[in-house]
Amino acid sequence: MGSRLAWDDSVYLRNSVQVAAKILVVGHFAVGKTTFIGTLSEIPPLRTEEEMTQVGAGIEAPKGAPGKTTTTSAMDFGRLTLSERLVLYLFGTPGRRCFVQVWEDMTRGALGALVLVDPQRLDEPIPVMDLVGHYGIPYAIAVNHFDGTPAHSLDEIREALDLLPETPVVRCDARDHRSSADSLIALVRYLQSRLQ
Ligand SMILES: Nc1nc2c(ncn2[C@@H]2O[C@H](COP(=O)(O)OP(=O)(O)O)[C@@H](O)[C@H]2O)c(=O)[nH]1
Ligand SMILES: [Mg+2]
Repeated sequence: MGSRLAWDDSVYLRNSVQVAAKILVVGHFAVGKTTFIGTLSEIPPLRTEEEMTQVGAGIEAPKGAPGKTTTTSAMDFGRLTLSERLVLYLFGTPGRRCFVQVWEDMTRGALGALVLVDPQRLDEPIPVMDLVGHYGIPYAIAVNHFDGTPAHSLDEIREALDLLPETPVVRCDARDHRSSADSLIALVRYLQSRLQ
């Protein structure tokens, strides 16, 4: 049989998959959302990166990413088969206020959200957490590891973000597959625990 028709497990869903969950990957500008979904997705991730305008660059370029000249203009999308039975559809959403309409659409049917946090910019996730809370979406916090960032303990981060005791807080490196997958597993376990 020609190779065109060969089954490609990395593109097509496995027959064993029984549950598909929509998960949001959210966070402020340059926290690593696009990187995270690109690291994990088993299909070529959909990206909507655009060059920032000078106006946007001036307003948005944060301390943590002075060289970043692109921004996600609509969303990132990827897919991760987490187990034989479970597949996650990952939607990366810009955390900027001007994307309220995107949030309206994106949150529909979402089971949970992973909020990426840069430990050097602990005030910036608050509006994003407020938005997720506004839509009633349960979330976990993934503290993205940037080189040279001060090593806050997870308890200090929990306190700074004023989290509920049950909200999971994990460390991750958005460039690393294992680490990024583990943070999604922490979120999925949390979502499962809320169902019991
Ligand atoms: N050191 C380090 N750099 C990262 C990490 N995640 C993302 N980056 C870098 O941070 C910048 C912003 O990441 P990006 O994924 O575009 O952020 P987004 O705006 O949230 O989509 C890029 O230059 C990435 O290469 C990480 O875990 N560690
Ligand atoms: Mg992005």
